[in-house]
Amino acid sequence: MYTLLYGFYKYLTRKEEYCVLILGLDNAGKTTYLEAAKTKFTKNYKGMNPAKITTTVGLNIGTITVQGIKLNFWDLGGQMELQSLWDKYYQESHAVIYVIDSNDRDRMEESRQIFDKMIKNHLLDGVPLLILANKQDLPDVMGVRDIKPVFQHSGAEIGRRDCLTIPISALTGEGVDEGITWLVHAIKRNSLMRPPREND
Ligand code: G3D
Ligand code: MG
Repeated sequence: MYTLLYGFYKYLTRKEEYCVLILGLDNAGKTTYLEAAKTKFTKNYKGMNPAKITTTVGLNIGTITVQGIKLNFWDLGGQMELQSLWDKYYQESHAVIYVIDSNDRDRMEESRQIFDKMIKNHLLDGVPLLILANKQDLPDVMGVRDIKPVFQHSGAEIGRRDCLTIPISALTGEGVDEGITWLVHAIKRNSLMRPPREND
């Protein structure tokens, strides 16, 4: 009887689990964004002092629970030598967040190139894509209207998937909720193609 009840309890409290990759050039603000998402969606989470965030070597992991589902974020290092590791994670991911430093006009082309390479990979076919034009708190940055055409170039590869580009500031938290809420809907819509992992 206990086993039966325990099994039922487990069934009721189980959580669907999804994996979200956070990609982009080094210094785009990926780790700051992950901290902002954890702060917004985790009760009593104070967040890390942005000054304490250092360059990610390898992998940073964070988990939040939104609308009854668990999102595991993998913040992968963006430096050139780490980019080659990204595709090892594609098959297991349910969504991609691509972070752009809107203040770095010099590296926009470099960012576009690695974005193109990523989006062309068939292991990511159909996977929802959230593009974040980050650092909008700074003056004279490129807006979504300037950034979108740069990445529109990859329109064909973006193809048949949910895709949203929004302005955010990982530092102030502006736009963080909106993006995550959209992402959860997109992941659920795509869950027949990429089913969640069941976990308790
Ligand atoms: P990464 O993980 O993509 O490599 P980080 O990037 O999160 O480490 O951020 C790189 C730098 O950009 C950090 O500054 C961080 O504070 C800053 N940054 C991230 N997001 C924002 C933002 O929305 N607005 C502003 N103004 N700055 C941001 P430092 O000086 O520590 O290198
Ligand atoms: Mg980092």
